[in-house]
Amino acid sequence: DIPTLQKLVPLHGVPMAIEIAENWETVEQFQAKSDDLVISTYPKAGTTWASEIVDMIYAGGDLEKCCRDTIYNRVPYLEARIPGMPTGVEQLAVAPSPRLLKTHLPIHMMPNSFWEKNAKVIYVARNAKDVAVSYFFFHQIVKAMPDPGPWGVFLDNYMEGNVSYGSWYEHVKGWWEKRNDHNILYLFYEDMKEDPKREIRKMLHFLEKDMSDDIVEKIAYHTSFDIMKTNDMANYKTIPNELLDQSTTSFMRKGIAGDWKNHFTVAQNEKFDEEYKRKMSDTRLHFRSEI
Ligand code: PPS
Repeated sequence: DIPTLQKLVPLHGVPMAIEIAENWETVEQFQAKSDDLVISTYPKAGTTWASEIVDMIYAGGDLEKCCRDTIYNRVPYLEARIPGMPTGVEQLAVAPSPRLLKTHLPIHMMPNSFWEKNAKVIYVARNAKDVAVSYFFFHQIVKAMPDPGPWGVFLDNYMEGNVSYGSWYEHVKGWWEKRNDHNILYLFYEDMKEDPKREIRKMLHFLEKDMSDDIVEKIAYHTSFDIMKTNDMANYKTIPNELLDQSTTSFMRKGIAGDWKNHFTVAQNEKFDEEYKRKMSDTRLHFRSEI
C-alpha cells in the first residue's frame, strides 16, 4: 500500500486538491471567449515557459510590457484557489481581452465554453520521468502540499496517478487524442529545448501572427531558462515564503531535459519503463526521450 500524499478528492475520476474541488462549479461554468488563449499542461511540463513566450508574443516582443506584472497575474491559472488571493476565475473576470490563461486540467474536465467558442489551446507535454522529478521537488516547496515523502514513495504515487491532477499518462494521451477535434497546438518541452525559435514560430503560425527574425530571437532569449530565472516577473520569487519556500530548491530549478537520470535508480527505471510501455501501448503519441 502506498501512503497517500495529500488531501486529494476525486473529481470526475481525477484526484484533485480539495480547495479546487470545493470551487469546481465556478470553474465548470467559466465563460470562455473566442479570443482566449489557453496554455494547458500536466503540472511541471513547461507552463511558465510557454506562458512567458505567449505573453511576449502578445506584447510584440516588448520586454517592458511583459514586466508590467508577475507571470501568475499576466496568465491567470484558471482553476486556482489559493487562500487570501483572488481565484483564477475571479482574476479572469476582470482581465482585458484577449486573455491568456493557464490550466492543468485533463481535457475531459475543461469547461465546455472553451470548445463552444473554439478558443485556442497550446498544450505542452514533457517526458514522464522529468515531470516526476520536477513534481517531486515542487511538492517540497509548495507549503500547501504535504511532504511527498522519500523520492521512491513519491514516484510510486506518481506512477499510480495518485497525485494532484492524476495520471500523467491519461493527461498527455487525453489531450493528444482530441488535438484535431479542437483548436489545439500540441507541443513538446524537449522540442522547445532543442530549438526554441522553431517552436516559437509554430506558436506564431498557430496564432496567425507574423514576426521578424529579430523579434523571435529576442523572445527566445528572454524566455530562456537562465534569463527567466533572474526575471522576478517570471520566476515566482514574488510569492511569499509562507506559500512557496524556495530556500532549498527554486521554482526555476534546472530547466533541462534528462534530469531524471540523476534521480532514478536502475531498479526504479526498469519498473517505470515496464509500466510506461504498458500504459502507452494504446497510443501513437511518442516522446523523443522516452526510455
Ligand atoms: S507549474 O507549477 O506546473 O506551472 O510548473 P511549470 O511551469 O509547468 O514547470 C516548471 C518546470 O519548467 C521549468 N522551466 C523552464 N525550463 C526551460 N526553460 C524555461 N524558460 C523554463 N521555465 C521554467 C522549471 O525549471 C521546472 O522544471 P525543473 O525540471 O523542475 O527545473
